[in-house]
Amino acid sequence: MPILKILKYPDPRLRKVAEEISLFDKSLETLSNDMLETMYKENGIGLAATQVDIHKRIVVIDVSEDRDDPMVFVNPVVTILDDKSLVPCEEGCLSVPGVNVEVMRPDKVKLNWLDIKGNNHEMHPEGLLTVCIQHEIDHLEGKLIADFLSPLKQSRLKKKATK
Ligand code: GNR
Ligand code: NI
Repeated sequence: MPILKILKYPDPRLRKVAEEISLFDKSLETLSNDMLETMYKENGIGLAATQVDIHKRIVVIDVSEDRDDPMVFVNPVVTILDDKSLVPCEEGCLSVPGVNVEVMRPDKVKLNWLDIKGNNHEMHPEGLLTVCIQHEIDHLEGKLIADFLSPLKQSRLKKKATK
């Protein structure tokens, strides 16, 4: 199965807003498998379709220690349950190589999504999954961890990335 090419900052295609998925066919399953394979090869804990230049609302995640718990989320939606409960995390991104950015994100959230067959699911994620799913949904909205840096650090990063 093919490894997909990951877009790198500051590629403008990373800024596209992804579209909701309504067709649950074989090609969606193929895409999720290719995304998982790409994520494992690049040693990431998550990957959004936007990062592989497919502008549909699907993400894959594996936050397990043994990298044996692949998860696929179609049309994921996070609802913040307590906007005062924020946790910091040093986030990295396969599309923004070479930087780690401390991001504060809500820690008490509800997650709704569809599986690859189109069935609805809901959970209250914990730990790294809470951070990662928000990082991936940011990708689907065209947002990157670079956006959390100060303007000065953003311009330095852009210069470095376009050299
Ligand atoms: O591999 C990744 N590690 C990571 C670490 C902290 C917070 C988020 C992430 S996601 C990232 C892979 C990636 O770029 N997903 O979009
Ligand atoms: Ni990322």
